[in-house]
Amino acid sequence: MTQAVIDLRSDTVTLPSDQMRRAMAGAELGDDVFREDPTVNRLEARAAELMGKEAALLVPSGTMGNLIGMLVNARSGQEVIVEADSHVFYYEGGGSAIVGGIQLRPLPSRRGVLSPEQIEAAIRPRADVHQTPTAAVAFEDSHNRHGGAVWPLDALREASATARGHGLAVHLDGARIFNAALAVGVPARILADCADTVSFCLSKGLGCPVGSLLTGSAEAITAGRRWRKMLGGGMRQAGVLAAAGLLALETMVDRLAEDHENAGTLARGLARLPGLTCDEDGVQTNIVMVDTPGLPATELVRACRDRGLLALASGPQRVRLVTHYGIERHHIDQAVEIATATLASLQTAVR
Ligand code: TLP
Repeated sequence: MTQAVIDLRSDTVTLPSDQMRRAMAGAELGDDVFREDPTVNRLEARAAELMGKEAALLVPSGTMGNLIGMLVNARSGQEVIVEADSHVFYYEGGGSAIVGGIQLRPLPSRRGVLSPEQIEAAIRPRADVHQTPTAAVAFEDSHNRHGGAVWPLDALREASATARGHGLAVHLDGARIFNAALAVGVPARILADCADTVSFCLSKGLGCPVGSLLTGSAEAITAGRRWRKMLGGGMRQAGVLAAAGLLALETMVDRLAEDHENAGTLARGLARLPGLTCDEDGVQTNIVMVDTPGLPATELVRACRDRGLLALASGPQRVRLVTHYGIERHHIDQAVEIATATLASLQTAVR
């Protein structure tokens, strides 16, 4: 491939800025398993504060953050209610079942939002010895497979209140919580208030190379620290990563607005192309889903790649494009041009 590549496969492809690399190189370090890395300690304190929780734990990935979130809210032989397209159910390798013996109960939804009625109906009667006791519910905001959709604040509050009213714990997969908060127009803490544990990622729109945080009560995070060690996630001089995280929380959150704007522009550009359908009004954050009726998504993805545009097939006839740090407005215009030329060449080939 000779031409410059526009990589819209995910916001995980972002590279650290020079400023971030410098912060990492200069980080004050210690052994974090002994709780002696001052930079990790600072990041965890800041993460807890931002989410309005007592404590936080730096973990290597969003997947581990969610897994530990499940493990501290439910135990072997219990059930956690999830949304059917959630990352935790769809993309995490069955970790809760394998490691925790926890059964996930997937519920279908419109755009990732579970209603109080759905949650209530899914809670198992405790007195029935046949049934798996329900321990918790997990929400995802913004919702990856639902095209970066965000929960309306009232819906999140009501779903959470219903779950808590029935004694369930609430975990929030907030991998992209700052995108969700920006779209709803509230600080992330307001969304986090709806959950007992919240995981969020540094390595997506915030541009860090590695890292996620699990936040929650001191008790949950103490239990989570033990699970993290067992899972092999106890890192040593992890301050090199935490330094990137601290800088990201300071400098990379506000710029997410640019990614949202670019995603909207991209969606409007793609929606006009014959052969594609895109709910341009449905783009609320930095993820754009495009449907390719009559054309296998993998074929469009391959043909776009040959012209220097990278995207991911998210279903048989669905392509996902994600905007992020490093992608600017002119890349969006180029991406639409490449998609236009690619579709024209595919249609010519069919004729
Ligand atoms: N999502 C990745 C892929 O795994 C699909 C992506 O490219 O979007 N929760 C949500 C909502 C996520 O989107 C992801 C990553 C995770 C958790 C897991 O984070 P990592 O990749 O750090 O384990």
